[in-house]
Amino acid sequence: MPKYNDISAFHEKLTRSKRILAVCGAGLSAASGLPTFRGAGGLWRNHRATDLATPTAFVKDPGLVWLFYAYRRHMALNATPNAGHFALAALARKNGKFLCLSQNVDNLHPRAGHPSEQIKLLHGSLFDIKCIDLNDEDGEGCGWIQHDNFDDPFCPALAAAAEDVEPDKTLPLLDPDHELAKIPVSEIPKCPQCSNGLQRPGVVWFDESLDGNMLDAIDAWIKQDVVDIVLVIGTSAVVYPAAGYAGQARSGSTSVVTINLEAELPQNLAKLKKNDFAFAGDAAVLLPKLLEPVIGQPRKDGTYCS
Ligand code: BJW
Repeated sequence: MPKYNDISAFHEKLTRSKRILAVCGAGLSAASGLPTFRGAGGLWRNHRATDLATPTAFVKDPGLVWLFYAYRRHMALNATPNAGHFALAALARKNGKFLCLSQNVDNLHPRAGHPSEQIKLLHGSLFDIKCIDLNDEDGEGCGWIQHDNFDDPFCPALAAAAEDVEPDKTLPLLDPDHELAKIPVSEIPKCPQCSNGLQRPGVVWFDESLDGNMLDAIDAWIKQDVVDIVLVIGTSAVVYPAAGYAGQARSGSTSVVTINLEAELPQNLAKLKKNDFAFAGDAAVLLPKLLEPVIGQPRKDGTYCS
């Protein structure tokens, strides 16, 4: 029985594998300089990031939640995909039976050249904008959605989120002691289709449903045949439905492979089953090494030959 972190044994399994599923989270983009949700870095102006990612928070103070998202749009636009994103994109190009499910909304997978038909963006995108009706009990909007809106700042009222600051200084927006002027709802752009709703980020907040067609397509893909490998990359795996996919895809011969800074914590090792692997470290360092038998070595700029 190989050890859980035996790279040669994993390479052997990989070269024998056809159907591969990946479930990615914020840790994958950490090496690109984007903060994760939980643990260190999960606070924004003393607010827990997960408390701002809710419809209730938006209804209470759309300006504050928009500032949080406008800042994350600015950060993501100024970040670049890392070696982990490039390795996954290369795996997708080499293996048409690889499907990547990502909880990340930062647009770094598409920017790394990941084929769009081989990725499902479970929680939407920071660069999609949709309608929300604050007067509707469920916050449902009229259905208007705009893709690929890269405006930075998103609107004049959110200019503070797009300010650049010298490397050793703190952006006033991020300093909880720096008081923020409340942004009135009237300064958030209205929905251009219905004029009743406001424009909001096209991401999936807690208690909101993920896209039904996307969920059906994922279920169908998993049911189609045995999944040989599930890569669980840089996620705390606490948010559903994403957290359930490794279990759903598991059969007797499946290897679930955890790639996470915390993969070797005793409580995580205790959950490993026969055939599973766990590699502790930065996903941007580990993924190119783990996938090398299939994707080869990167070029100098980090990308791969297709
Ligand atoms: C590194 C690293 C490095 C660091 N290298 N690693 C079943 C059971 C129980 C509850 C539910 C259930 N089904 C649904 C629910 C309710 C809820 C839920 O799951 N709640 C849980 C908290 C229990 N789910 C929902 O509400 C979902 N909707 C839904 O299911 O609708 C139907 C329904 C509704 C209600 C009830 C029942 C059914 C929607 C979930 C939407 C989540 N949205 C957010 C915000 C998205 C927008 C935005 O980006 O702002 O998604 S919350 C936040 O968490 C974000 C993330 O995608 C998500 C997951 O976080 P992630 O990516 O795992 O990040 P972290 O920070 O948690 O972890 C980072 C990891 O990386 C750590 O492990 C580090 O160690 C590691 N790491 N650096 C490798 N360099």
